[in-house]
Amino acid sequence: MTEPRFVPLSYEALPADVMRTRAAEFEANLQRRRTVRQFSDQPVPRSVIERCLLAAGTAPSGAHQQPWHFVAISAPSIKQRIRAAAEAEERHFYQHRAPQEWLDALRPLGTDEHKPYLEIAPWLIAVFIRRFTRLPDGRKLKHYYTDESVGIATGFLIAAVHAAGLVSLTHTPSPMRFLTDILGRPKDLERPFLLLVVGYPASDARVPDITRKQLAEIATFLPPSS
Ligand code: IYR
Repeated sequence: MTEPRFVPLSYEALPADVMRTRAAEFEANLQRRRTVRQFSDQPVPRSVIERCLLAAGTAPSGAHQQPWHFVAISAPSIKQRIRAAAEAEERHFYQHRAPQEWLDALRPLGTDEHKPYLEIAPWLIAVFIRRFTRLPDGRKLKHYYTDESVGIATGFLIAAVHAAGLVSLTHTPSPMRFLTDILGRPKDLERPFLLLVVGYPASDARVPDITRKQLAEIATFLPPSS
C-alpha cells in the first residue's frame, strides 16, 4: 500500500458581498442555459470540446477513481450509424414501449422518434460509466459511486459547453447498448450513460415555453429563516 500524501490547499476566501455577486452571476448565466433540439451544422473546433471535457474531468468522484470515459464524435459516418440505431430504439419506444403516462409527460417537449440532430450537430459526446478498470495482471478493479460520479461530471460538461457559448441536448436513447457496439467500448468494464449533442443552435431554433421551479419548491432551510 502507498502512503497517503497531502499538500496544502490552494484557497482564497471571498468577502460575503463578493461571494453573493459571484454566486448570482453564476446562477444568472446557468439560467440562460436551454436544452436545444435544433442544431446548426456549423463546425466547432475540437480544441473547445477538449477544454469542456477537461472541465468535466474535474468532477469529484468516488475514491477519486474518475470513472468516466468520453467519446467525442465528429466523424459523419459514425454520427450516421448512431442516428440510425437511436431512431430504431426510439421508434420502438414511442410506438410500443412508452406507457401513456410517459408520453403525456413528454408532450410539452414535443419530442418524437426523429433525431436528425444526431447527424447535423458537429459533435456527439457519448458518456460512458467505467464500472471497472482492468489491472495489468488481468484482474478487474471495482469503482465506487460510479453513477453519482459520472452524473456530476456530465453536469460539469453541460455547464462548460454552455460557458463556451454552445448549446447541448442531453439525449438518453433507451436502451443504449448500441453505443457500446458502434464505439467499440469494452462491454465488461463500461456501460453507456448518455449522449450529449453539442454545437450551435439553428438560426430558427425554438425551445419549449417552460419555467424553472422557485427556490422554495426545490429547497428547505433548517431553521426555516435566519
Ligand atoms: N429518449 C426519448 C424520450 C425522452 C425521454 C425523456 I424523460 C425526455 O426528457 C426526453 C425524451 C427521446 O430522446 O426522444
